[in-house]
Amino acid sequence: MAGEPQADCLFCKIVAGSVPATVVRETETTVAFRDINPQAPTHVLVIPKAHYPDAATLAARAPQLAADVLREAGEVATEDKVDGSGYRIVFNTGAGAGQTVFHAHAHVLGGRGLEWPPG
Ligand code: IU
Repeated sequence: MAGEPQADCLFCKIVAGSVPATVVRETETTVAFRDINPQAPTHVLVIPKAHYPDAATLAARAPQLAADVLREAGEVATEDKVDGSGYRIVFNTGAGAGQTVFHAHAHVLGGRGLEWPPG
């Protein structure tokens, strides 16, 4: 069923606490933690606690939860003090775009210059 924890999902395990993560924020519906392979001084992942495979599916099936993820991305940027200089919120969607973990997540990247277009 949509939103149910998946036994083989790494981010569901982080939500459950069975895989460690450096959590920076947690709400009733979301968790934010530092990426293990940071691509910028601030590189935090914001995930819904419920399992949806990607951001588009999350937005279609649980729009309030998608809004929670976006709001938390902004809160992370404020807490890490990258909101003034500018930051990027990225949702890789599909393997061809670099998605490797199929549990919806926002990358919050900041603290250095960010080029456009991205690679
Ligand atoms: P992607 O958009 O699906 O490629 O992002 C997955 C991210 O999850 C990637 O940046 C990894 O470095 C990150 N990650 C993590 O933070 N902790 C982990 O245990 C694993 C991956 I595996």
